[in-house]
Amino acid sequence: MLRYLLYIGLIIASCNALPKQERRFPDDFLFGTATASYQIEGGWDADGKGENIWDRMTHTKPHVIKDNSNGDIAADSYNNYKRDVEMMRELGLDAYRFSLSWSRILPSGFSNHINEAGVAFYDNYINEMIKYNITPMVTLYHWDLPQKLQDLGGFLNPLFPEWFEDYARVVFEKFGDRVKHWITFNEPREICYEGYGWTTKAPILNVTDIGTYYCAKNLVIGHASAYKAYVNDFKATQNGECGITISVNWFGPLTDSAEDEYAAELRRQAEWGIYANPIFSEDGGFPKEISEVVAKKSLEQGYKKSRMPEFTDEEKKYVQGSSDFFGVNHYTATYISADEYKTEYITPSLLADIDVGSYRPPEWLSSASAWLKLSPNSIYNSLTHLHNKFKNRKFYITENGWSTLPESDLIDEDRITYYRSALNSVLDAIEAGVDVKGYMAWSLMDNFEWMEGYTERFGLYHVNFDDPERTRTPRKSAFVYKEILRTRVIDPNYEPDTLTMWIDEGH
Ligand code: PNW
Repeated sequence: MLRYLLYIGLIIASCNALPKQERRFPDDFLFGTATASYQIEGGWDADGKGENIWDRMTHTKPHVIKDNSNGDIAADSYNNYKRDVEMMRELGLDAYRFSLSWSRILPSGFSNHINEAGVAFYDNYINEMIKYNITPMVTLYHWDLPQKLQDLGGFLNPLFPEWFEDYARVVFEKFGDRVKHWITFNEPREICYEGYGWTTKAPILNVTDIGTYYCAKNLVIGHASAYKAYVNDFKATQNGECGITISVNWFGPLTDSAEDEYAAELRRQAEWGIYANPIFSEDGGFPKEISEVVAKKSLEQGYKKSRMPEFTDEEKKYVQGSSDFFGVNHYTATYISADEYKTEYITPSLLADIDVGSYRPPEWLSSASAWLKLSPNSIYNSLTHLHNKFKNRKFYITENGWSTLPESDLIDEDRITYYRSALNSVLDAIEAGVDVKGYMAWSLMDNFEWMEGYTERFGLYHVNFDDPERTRTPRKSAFVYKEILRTRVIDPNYEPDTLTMWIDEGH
């Protein structure tokens, strides 16, 4: 007995003597950065590019942008693409996520006329990445709809899914020999809720009662059409994957009461469930709880039928399962309450439909963006929730990042704190069994931050927008990110010994 206890004691002692296992990202984990066409490219009318909804809105209503600016030149990646790829090499990126401008490739939106100069720009960009072993991850649509399609109703036209499929086929055909990771849409919520149901993204339609819901249905059907085109006609020869990116911030209950839990569930459905459920769930279509709420309120408000459309059984089947992965853009979190912290909402609207209160602890670290605070564990909470709800999907974090003010200097300690916290949360999710395949930091460089213009900066690289060359300079966070990528470990104490970038061998 004594000997037995001694053995156990020895085993425990030797376990303690072992160095604690370091938390590492897997070697095949794809580390990258992300950008979007309108935010970085410029060249708004260069070489045959057509007008899109951001060109039209910023040119005709400049006052809707905080600093009256636009993306006419932006970071001028149209002319600086080699420097962009050099920065990717400096950081040692495995992958780079960027988007294609629909109207640069198809100036009117339709596939009868292909703008070869636009195709050549993306060929050059992609070839330059491939040359240095950087995996392109390509978003087909990051908010810059060809204006002509908007004139026809955009996402509210029932023909939208066909237009999108035609565009997708051109893109798969042209670039699919080199691009193996496709994302159809970036953030349906921002497209539909902000652009159609509200006024915080182009085309600022402000159709608060039905805009979001009808856009959502056409968008997911368009997504499914592009996905099926890829699977049926390209996948066998091109061997890639195709998915969608949805913004999933964390919305947890303020207390553990059943009322708060229901309120949080309603808010999650309003934020991302109406886009994710039709694609990833087993029941298909819009989520049940929010559908019931909108149907009931619509009738009370005198509408003949629910303001939220339904999916027919055929449509449900068409859309279900139409994604090889779930792309998650994650930034922050909010607590949800059934009856506290409520505000007056315009009625009828999505927020009035769900009618819940929201709260964010004042002690959470604040960025330069009003909506963005450092919320501990929120990536873990989101990913484990999605993993359980939608049964073991494959995930990429396709965006995550932090904003600072334009005048703040290159020593961006808060951004470093944010990235370390977020990446630890990703490791927590991986350890909990979530299949996370990659992480893209938003953003490679400062860019046109939509309605905020150039007043909020998300870049690992600073961009000087007063300089015609649009000179790019790494912030301290760029060096910290580079070290995490190189070592696959988050060292909380790492300090770069220089702020001059270099390219490691092999890149
Ligand atoms: C994303 N939120 O949008 C976009 O995909 C990027 O183009 C954008 O520059 C970036 O985040 C930073 O804003 C978001 O309210 C907009 O939580 C709003 C939210 C999240 C992401």
